[in-house]
Amino acid sequence: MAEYKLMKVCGRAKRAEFTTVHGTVQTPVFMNVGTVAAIKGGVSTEDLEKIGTQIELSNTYHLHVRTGDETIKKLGGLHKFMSWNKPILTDSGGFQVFSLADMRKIKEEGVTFRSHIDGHYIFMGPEESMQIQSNLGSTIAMAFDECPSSVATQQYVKKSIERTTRWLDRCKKKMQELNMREDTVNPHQLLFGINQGAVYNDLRIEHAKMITERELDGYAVGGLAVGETHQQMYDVLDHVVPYLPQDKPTYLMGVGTPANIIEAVDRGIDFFDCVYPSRNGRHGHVYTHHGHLNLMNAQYELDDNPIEEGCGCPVCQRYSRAYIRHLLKAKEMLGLRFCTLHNLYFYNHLMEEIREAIDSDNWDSWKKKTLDDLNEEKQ
Ligand code: PRF
Ligand code: ZN
Repeated sequence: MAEYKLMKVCGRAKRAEFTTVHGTVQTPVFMNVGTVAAIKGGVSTEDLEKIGTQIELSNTYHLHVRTGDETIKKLGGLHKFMSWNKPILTDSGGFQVFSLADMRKIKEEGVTFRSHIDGHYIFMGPEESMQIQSNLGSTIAMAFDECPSSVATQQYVKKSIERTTRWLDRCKKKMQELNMREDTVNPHQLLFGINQGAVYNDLRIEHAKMITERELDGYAVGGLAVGETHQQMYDVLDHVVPYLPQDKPTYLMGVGTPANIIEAVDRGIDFFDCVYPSRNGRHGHVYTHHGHLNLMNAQYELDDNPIEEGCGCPVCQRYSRAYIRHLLKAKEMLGLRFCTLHNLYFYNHLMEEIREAIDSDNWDSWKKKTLDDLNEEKQ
């Protein structure tokens, strides 16, 4: 039901086309984060279409605790609910539980935690996560995993990846069952496995081999961008990506800055998601090809230029830095919306530039020049 067509390879960088029941995605791709079936900053699905978004990401945990996946199922599933007919990927909830909810307790069966909305106790294990994602009817469901802390001991992480592998088997079994049900929202729901292992390369590789044996629809690298340095993250990717199938999608979860994305594409990753463009937009931080600006700064008070000269986003066609700065200073919603829209366009467009560079055999020189221009702080 899904087809991954590898069209070009430059070193390890992949250029592919991923076809699902909800349409085709050109990779490398950035998934816009709509945690609660809404892109923060007042961005609508219509806006997403205008800025070239190919695929949206939502979260199992958030939709389960507010409004509820059963309600969304009754309303025809997430696509219909938010009026978005392109692919949607749902994260499994594991990571959000570890980072948001409190009083968690991890056992073989799953995790008990308290809702960050009203504090009530919730249990989520592989079966519950798959049931919720099935109710939402997303295109791609993520396996339920544990994301150990970046400073967890090797002994702990070994036990954790073994449990995450057992959870993966339970996810696969449950999804097969759910996809067969008559009333299922999306009977062709796909399952991606998640590689863990913190910064221990031998555990990463051991786990990559285990999940690859399970023959999934795609493979994510989780547990990165959780406190380790950029260099450590690149080092893990250098070691682990060669053990994931090249002819399947590879997804680096929750990463990252434009430079992080370029470095990860260079190491064989082709799906990304990150809250930076929307979160930074809400603080008046905007991206350009020459680094980012803080529009709250006084130097933009009389600046009649668009955020970035030559940017094709709807905001840069029409409004100046000075006007957006004024909106932000006046705490007008529109200021946040404009910054978020520009940033999301910037990320989606960056992916387009990446695809063009690989298509035209220009990857290495494009990469070097773009990284130099972006001028991001090195860690
Ligand atoms: N696991 C899951 N979701 C995630 C992560 C993970 O490790 C990360 C880590 N950067 C972001 N989102 N399920
Ligand atoms: Zn713009």
